Amino acid sequence: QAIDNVADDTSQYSGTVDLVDTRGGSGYQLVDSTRGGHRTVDLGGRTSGSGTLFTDADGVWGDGKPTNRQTAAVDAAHGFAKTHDFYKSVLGRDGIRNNGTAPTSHVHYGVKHANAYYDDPTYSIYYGDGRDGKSPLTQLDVAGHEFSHGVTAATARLVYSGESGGLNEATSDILGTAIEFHAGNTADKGDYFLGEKINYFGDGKPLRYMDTPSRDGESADYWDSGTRNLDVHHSSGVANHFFYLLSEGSGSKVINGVRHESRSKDGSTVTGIGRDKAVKIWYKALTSYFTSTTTYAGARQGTLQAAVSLYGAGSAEVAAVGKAWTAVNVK
Ligand code: ASN
Ligand code: ZN
Repeated sequence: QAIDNVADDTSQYSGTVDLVDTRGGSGYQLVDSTRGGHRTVDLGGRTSGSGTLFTDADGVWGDGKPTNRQTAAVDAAHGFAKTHDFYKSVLGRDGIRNNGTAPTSHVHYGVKHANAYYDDPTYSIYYGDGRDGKSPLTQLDVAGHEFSHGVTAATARLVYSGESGGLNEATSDILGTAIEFHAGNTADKGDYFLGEKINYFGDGKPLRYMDTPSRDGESADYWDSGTRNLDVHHSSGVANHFFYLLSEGSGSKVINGVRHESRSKDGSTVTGIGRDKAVKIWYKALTSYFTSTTTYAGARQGTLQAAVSLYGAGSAEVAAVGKAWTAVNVK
């Protein structure tokens, strides 16, 4: 209840969590006054409108099951909170628009709708309930992905088609993944997969893999002249793979109990510099060097400039950025 510092709210994907709510009406409202007044609303199966603000008599939210309509709201509000906190404490950004404000999160978008969205004009995030109506797309890494579309819209404004579209999508996958690791939740441990707990396809597989993006059967591991023609969620593979290699290096590695495997195009060994440095380099490039029309060649240049700015010309970090791009055939 309000800021009670008790993990008494129950999510579907992150176990018990501690939401901040606000006293109002006859009980509590899902409004987080500590994070720009972020509101979580129930769209009730509609695909438009402002929805109904979640309220609760005792301020103990959700029960971990999708049959309770509050449960998706717990994941969405928790995902927003962890994402907002990551941007503020790690990257020094105060919300999507860096002005302390927050969007509204809408859950139960549509009926059995298998997608999630960020909409900039209405400053809104929308989450469907998944193909079976019981698998909301509210996992933390997806929440971080959608929030990050807002950050891209407020900064580089990468056009959502061609190579810039792939970089736009990869930005959201990279940040969503970094946020999942940073949250350090025992029920949702960090990994380089997107939406792995949602069971999006019904076969237990994640939406995307960053260690070897082609594991999904469609994404690109390495740049070529056809990359620009792929769907943006598949041309993103090249930058996702770059980020994995820069963070963790090439080869086989167990991370939080899960095997990850990555290979450079020419089979050369890449040594990682760690996720913390890699994400700071990507964010600096996004906010200082990328533009709406940045291509993969431009992303190589921009991240090299970012690494020079953060770690100095001639640093090991600059060399690692160059090596990781070469490993995904961006030269
Ligand atoms: N879930 C998708 C995404 O965030 C929605 C879209 O196609 N933009 O990429
Ligand atoms: Zn996206």
